[in-house]
Amino acid sequence: MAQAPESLELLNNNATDKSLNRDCTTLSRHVLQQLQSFSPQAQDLSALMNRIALAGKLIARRLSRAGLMEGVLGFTGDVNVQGESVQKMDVYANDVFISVFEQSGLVCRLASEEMDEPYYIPENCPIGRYTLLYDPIDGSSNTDTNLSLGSIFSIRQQEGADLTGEAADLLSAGRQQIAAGYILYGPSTMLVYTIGKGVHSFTLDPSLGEFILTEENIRIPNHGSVYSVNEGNFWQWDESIREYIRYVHRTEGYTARYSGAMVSDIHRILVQGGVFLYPGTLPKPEGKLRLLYESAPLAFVIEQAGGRATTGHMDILDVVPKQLHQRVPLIIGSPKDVAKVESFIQNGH
Ligand code: P6P
Repeated sequence: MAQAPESLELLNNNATDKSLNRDCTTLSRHVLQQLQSFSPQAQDLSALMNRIALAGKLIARRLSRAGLMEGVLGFTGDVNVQGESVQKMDVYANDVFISVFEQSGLVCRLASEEMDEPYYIPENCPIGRYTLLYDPIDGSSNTDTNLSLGSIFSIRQQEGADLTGEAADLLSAGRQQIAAGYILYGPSTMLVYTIGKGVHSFTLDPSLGEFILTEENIRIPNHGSVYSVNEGNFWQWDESIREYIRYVHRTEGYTARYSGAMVSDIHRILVQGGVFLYPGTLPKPEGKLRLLYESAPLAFVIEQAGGRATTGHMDILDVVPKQLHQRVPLIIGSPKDVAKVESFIQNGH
C-alpha cells in the first residue's frame, strides 16, 4: 500500500535532517557534546582536537600528492633517535604538528618519535598547559608504496612546573592521558579519538575540508578471527609466543593480516575484532614499539572500546616509563584474544 505523500515527505525531511545534522557534527562540536560543557577545559580540549584535525588534513593532502611532487618521498639520509632511517614524510609530518600547535596557545611541549628531546614552545609564543605526544607518521615504510599510514597522538596535562626542562612529569602511566587517538590515511582519511567517554570515528570530507562524524561509541568485538604479527620474527620470539602462533596455525577460524602500519592493523581489529602483537624478541625483550606515543594512546582507545592492551604481564596503561622513548611489548585487541595470548605467556597454553 502506497504511503501517504505527507508521511513520505516527512520521512525524506527526517532523512535530510539526519544527514545534515551529521554533516554539522564536526570534531570540535562533538568534543563539547561529549563533555556537555563549555568550561575552559572543555574549550581547550575541543581546540586541541581541532588542531589535531588540521594536522591530519595537511598530512593527508601531502600524502595524496606525494607521487606528483618532488622531494616528498624517499629518505633524508638521517637516522632518528630510534635508530631508524628517516623518511622525508616523517620530517614533514613532524614539522606539521609543531607548526599547527606552536601558535595555538594550547601546549607547552611536544614530544615525538622523531625528536630526541621534547620541543618546548618558544617564549615568544603563547604557552598552554597541555603536552602533545605523537608519532607523526606511523608505518612510514609504507610511504613510498602508497599503502596505508597513520599518525598517533596523546594529550596530557602538564603536571608541576617542569623547572628542570626534563619533562619528568611525562614519565607517568598512560592512565594520565586526557585524550588520545589516531589518524588513518587510507582510501579515506579517518580520525578516531577518545577523551575517556567512548571511542568515536570521523571521516574527512575533502569537499568540506572537515572531519565528519562517522561512528559513535565504537565497541570492539569480544573475539575476532584476525591475528596481526610479523611472523618474520618467529625465531626471535620467546617459546610461549611461538606456541601461540602454532596454536592459531592449527586452529580453524584464524586469519593473518599484517600491513607494516599498526594504526591500520589495529583499526581493522577495532572494527572486526582480533589481536595485534608486537612481542619482545631475544635480542630486544622490550620490543620495538614506543610506550608514550604509540602503545599508550592506542591502549587508551582500545580499552575505551571495550578491548585490552597488555605487555603480556601488565596493562599497558599501568606501565610507568623510565625514559621518554621507552619501548614495551604490545598485545592489543579483543578481550578474548588478548587473554588467549596472555595464557600462553603466563601458563604455556
Ligand atoms: P616491523 C612502524 O614502524 C611500526 O612502528 C608499526 O606501525 C608497525 O606495526 C611496526 O613498526 C612494523 O615493524 O618490524 O614488523 O617491520
